[in-house]
Amino acid sequence: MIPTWRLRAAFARRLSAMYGAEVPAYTTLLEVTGQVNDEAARRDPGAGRLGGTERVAVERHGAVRVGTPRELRQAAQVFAALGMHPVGFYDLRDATTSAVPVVSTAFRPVEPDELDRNPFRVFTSMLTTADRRFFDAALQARLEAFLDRRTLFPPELLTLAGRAEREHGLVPEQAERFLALAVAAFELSREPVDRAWYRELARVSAVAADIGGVTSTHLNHLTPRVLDIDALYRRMADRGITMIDEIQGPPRWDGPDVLLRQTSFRALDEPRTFREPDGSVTTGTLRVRFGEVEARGIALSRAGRARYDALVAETDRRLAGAAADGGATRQDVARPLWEAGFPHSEQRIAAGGLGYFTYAPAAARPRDGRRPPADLAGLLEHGWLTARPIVYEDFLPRSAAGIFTSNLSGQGTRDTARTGTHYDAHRLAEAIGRPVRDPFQLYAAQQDASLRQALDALGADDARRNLCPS
Ligand code: OOG
Ligand code: NI
Repeated sequence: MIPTWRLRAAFARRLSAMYGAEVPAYTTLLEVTGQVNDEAARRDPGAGRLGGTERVAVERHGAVRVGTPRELRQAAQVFAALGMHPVGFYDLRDATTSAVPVVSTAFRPVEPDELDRNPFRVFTSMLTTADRRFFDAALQARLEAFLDRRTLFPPELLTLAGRAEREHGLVPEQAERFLALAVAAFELSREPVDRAWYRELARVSAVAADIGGVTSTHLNHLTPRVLDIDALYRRMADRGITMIDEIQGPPRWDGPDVLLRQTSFRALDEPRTFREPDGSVTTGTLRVRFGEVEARGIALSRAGRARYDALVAETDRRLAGAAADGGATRQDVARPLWEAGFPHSEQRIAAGGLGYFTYAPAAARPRDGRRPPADLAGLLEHGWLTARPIVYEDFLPRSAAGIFTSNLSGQGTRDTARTGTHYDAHRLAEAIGRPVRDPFQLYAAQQDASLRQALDALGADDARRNLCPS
């Protein structure tokens, strides 16, 4: 039997090989990422603090886009076979002024030991075909009819996926078949694209055309993890690859890495075949795919995230002012705000309840009969507990919207006089037919379990009552 996590690791590996063959710049990105990671690991003894070198070397996230709840349920079945479950809800429709008519979740492992084995995740977006700001009733009907006719995931793949989920793995021959079919489902199709239909949708939204204008889905990008994203950004530019203007997320600064920093480049035009209105088949190009790379930091609590969001908002405000007198970059504006507005050490992030950590009794804790204090700051400061950061495993809506839009050739159109169809995590869960987990709860559960255990081991009863009230 090949267990779930080995299926997941093999899937990520094969997807990476497939994408490298399809998008050569991705191979360059992997090379540079590998060099930068090796250098960072040699230079910085703390490089493994947010995930060991083996994990980071194979760590990827993918992005895929589907059209309907049925397709999303089927994608969820394929991912469930790989031990990847929907986490988080992202509504990108309002995150940008461009037309991005999708709602999204990320399929990923949820258990800490599964994440350690292989953290592969896929950001998965579904078209909101009923949203009147983008699609009128006639276009919605034609779009849904088109989507209902296509098959993204063949029945054999779904049957094998169901079995893999139930039995927590597959025997080798079936595993081989499952992996081959699963990877093929995300390959770029050679099927001719209906030019008129694609163009009609592209007028509304390039994202809608990419999803609903073709008869299959494809991997939009596959993102490796890098330990020093600033070095990577410079080195890719040296190789002649034009990156987007900035690194998204927190600035480079003196304090610890938190959340997620990402940057990307547009993939080149890819040859595709088209069916023209007169029935002839021609060749042309489409440019929809991406190269992206990311650095991951500490998962922030709701309070930490609120602090982050406030810093982003303040950066925006100052940047709007600075635009008038020309030239300051986002990083330049953000850095001093961070230096002044965010704790500079892991310990202070932990003590302030701004980030998630796992706790353990300190080896060198006081052994002179003193009682451990009842508060987290005291336990850390006086050497009773050690805190190890929990890696942020999720995404940021604003960066995600940025990825979508930096890839668009046109803004698309949106009828702002109309209201959008309502979506939230609950409605998305109904569409998927599986629960959508709250990322904050997952991190908190991991943190709380470790804290409870550590305090019990210390016999820190006061702290236990104070910090773990259940
Ligand atoms: C997904 C965009 C989101 C990220 O890294 O934030 C994403 C897409 O373009 O389909 O992948
Ligand atoms: Ni991405």
